[in-house]
Amino acid sequence: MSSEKPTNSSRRALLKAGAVIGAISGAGLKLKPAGAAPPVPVAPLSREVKYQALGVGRERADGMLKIQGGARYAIEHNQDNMVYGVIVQSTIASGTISGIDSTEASNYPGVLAVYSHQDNLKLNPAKVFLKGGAATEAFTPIQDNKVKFNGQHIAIVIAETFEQATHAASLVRVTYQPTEAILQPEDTRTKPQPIDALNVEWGNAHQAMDAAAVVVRSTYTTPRNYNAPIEPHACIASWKDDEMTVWEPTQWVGGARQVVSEWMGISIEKVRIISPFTGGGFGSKVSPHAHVALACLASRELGRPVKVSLTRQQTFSGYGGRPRTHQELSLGARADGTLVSIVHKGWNETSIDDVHLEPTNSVTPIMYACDNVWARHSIIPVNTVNPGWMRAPGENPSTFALEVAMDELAYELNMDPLELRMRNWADHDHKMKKPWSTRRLREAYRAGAEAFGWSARTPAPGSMRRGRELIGWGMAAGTYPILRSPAEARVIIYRNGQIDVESGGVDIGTGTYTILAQTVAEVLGVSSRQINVRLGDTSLPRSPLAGGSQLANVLTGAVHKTASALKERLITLAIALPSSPFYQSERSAVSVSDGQVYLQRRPGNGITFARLLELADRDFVDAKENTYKPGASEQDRYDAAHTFTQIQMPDAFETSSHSWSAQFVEVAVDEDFGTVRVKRMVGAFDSGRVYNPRLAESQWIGGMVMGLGQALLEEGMLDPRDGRVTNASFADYVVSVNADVPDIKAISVGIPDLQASALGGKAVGELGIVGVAAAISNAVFHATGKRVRDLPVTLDKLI
Ligand code: MCN
Ligand code: MOS
Repeated sequence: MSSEKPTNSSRRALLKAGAVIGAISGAGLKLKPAGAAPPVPVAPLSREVKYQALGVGRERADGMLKIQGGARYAIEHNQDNMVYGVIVQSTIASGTISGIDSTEASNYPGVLAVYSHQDNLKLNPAKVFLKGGAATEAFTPIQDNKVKFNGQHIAIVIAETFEQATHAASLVRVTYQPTEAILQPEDTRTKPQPIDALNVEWGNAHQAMDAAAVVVRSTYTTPRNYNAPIEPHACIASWKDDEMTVWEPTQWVGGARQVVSEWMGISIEKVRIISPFTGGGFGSKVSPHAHVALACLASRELGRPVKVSLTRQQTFSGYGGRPRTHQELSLGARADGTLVSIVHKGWNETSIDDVHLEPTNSVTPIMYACDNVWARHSIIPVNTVNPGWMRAPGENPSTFALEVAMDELAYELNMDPLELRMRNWADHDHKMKKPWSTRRLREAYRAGAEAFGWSARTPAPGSMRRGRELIGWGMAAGTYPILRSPAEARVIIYRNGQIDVESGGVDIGTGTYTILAQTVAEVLGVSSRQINVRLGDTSLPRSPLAGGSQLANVLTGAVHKTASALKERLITLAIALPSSPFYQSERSAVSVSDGQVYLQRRPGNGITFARLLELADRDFVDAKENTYKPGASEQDRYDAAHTFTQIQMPDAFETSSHSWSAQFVEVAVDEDFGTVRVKRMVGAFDSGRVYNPRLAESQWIGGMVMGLGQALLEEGMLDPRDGRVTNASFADYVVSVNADVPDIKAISVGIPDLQASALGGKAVGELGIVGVAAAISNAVFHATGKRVRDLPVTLDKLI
């Protein structure tokens, strides 16, 4: 990525001042109250601020490129001789294709080919992640005449222009022999499959429930949700000299490379994935989907680059969103609020012959202390596109049920919901029977409650009206686990002084470019604005996925190690080079900072990195490092970058590491119309050490906004006659927009957790959404006395 113009100096000065004050108050120094003017602190600029290094909320490194159109997304990499593919989707949910008549389409001007199952173009199914691969679904398009869901890709039309391909696609005539589809998990013909690996059980939960003084028992449901990234799914595939290059917006170039090589039956070295920018994915771009397979097939057949962009409508069945979930949850407690039993049974829908898991019982066993817990999860296959990951898969619905149930219990007990949560504080991980690494959830409760003004809440439903509006205050807790994977990195200093960082990891809008520059700045003592970061290409050092909110911790760790190795290399060069002023100096006497190598006792006499390279007559000096475990085989290294098998969950460590949060929400409900508006949101987050407060805040807020959409607006709908998604557009599948976004505040309460990650950070990306829907539903109960357990909370459920 090219370096951007410096921001104007006044703005920078302000930023610096802000960061200094932040650092002072963070260090616990008391600023004098107003009155006599306090002495102005003339603290020297901290190292972080000076170099805009980790810990400083500097602006996004790729911000200018994005604003000015310099950031080129996948399908903006137009190729010479490129053609366009438009996909034809099935219009039934189950059955067989009895005929495809593509005569008219083929004869249309500009059309080069219409490919369907009749052409016998072979694609191998890619290995799915649950079996140690990288794919989200085993489904491969146009391999046979079977239709398993409405909106399945059944043909692709290739033409010289996009318009020609679009029109020709409408001319393809398909006839079907439909069979009866199973569309909804409630259908009595479904065959639920218990997932025993997700069973949780200790104590005797059923017995303890029977004996409990107070019991709340309810059913909670969440509908199909869609990821809805601003950049729709679209790619360019180019087959040339027996090699496949794909410009694909992805969360993981290594996974995409693996999947494409499996589909095409070619060795991995023959596949290159390029993904410098991704316009959001929220889980849907972890692995490539069926349209990418079609683009690759067509390019190989025609020997020309092929661009395939799904229309927004097609994205609603081109990959799955969050599946429907259903949870029966019972909480048993003593009269003083102590939980004595949790019994939890849930399911999620999956496609008819692929497995997708949305574990509804992931949070229930760990959030609170409880001696008796029983939890089960099943999947129910239906005729749908295979569902996929969407921000906090599992934790999201699990927390919705648990945190609404806790609110119900609080009302049963006549107790403040916050107090009930404190009463059931889990001082260790009861599931793993391990201590937490850090758990600043109490701090999150306190900071969130204080910023929100929770103590002014009157508990009775309907007791806080404002004119015609019923005001409700609700809260919920949230969590997300720390995932860990190894990665590689390279840092290079060139003779002209340029410093580059290279990683195959991606920035999907999160801030990877920025925090990796800040990591090198911390180590080498150079402004992060002078460091170029190159990401998102399988030709760069290998990286795991931007998923499971792991990438920031994974890559800052790898880059820090690499930059430190490079620093040592610079010192070695400086003391070994006869022409260097530090020739034969004591190693410990030489330091690196301010873009210079210098003797600690004579800091003014340093030489720049560029000068050192010139003296050494070298074009560059670099370091390549990795964070593989000692003795990792080449297979392990390969797997870490191309499969899910090397990801470590909290249970692999001596302490259990999770991020934690507390969400507080104010809603206003119109008494007559039942319309719900969120007025204020406060989230307090324990994500450990925060690498860039501004970016982390933007992530947390982004999650809260997405949670608001989930709570009040988002619900995928199917036509009961044919299984078509009836609201497959942004006009009908409504996500939250600026007008829905209230006064939102995100507070960090984390402290560095060196057991969770190399540099002390914990997860950020998915944490912000967890618990939001529960807090909103709880606030609506407080406002109206109506308990909504089925998302979204729409007005029909309130009047
Ligand atoms: N960060 C930080 N301090 C930390 C950890 C993270 O300042 N201790 C900040 C950094 O700016 C970092 C960002 O938070 O770039 C996200 O870091 P992390 O939590 O490690 O998440 P990933 O980089 O692995 O990104 C994936 C994550 C997931 S899994 C989903 S889903 C999601 C999310 O990020 N999808 C997103 N946030 C998204 N944001 C955007 N804009 N688009 C998506 O598709
Ligand atoms: Mo995030 S749903 O783990 O990509």
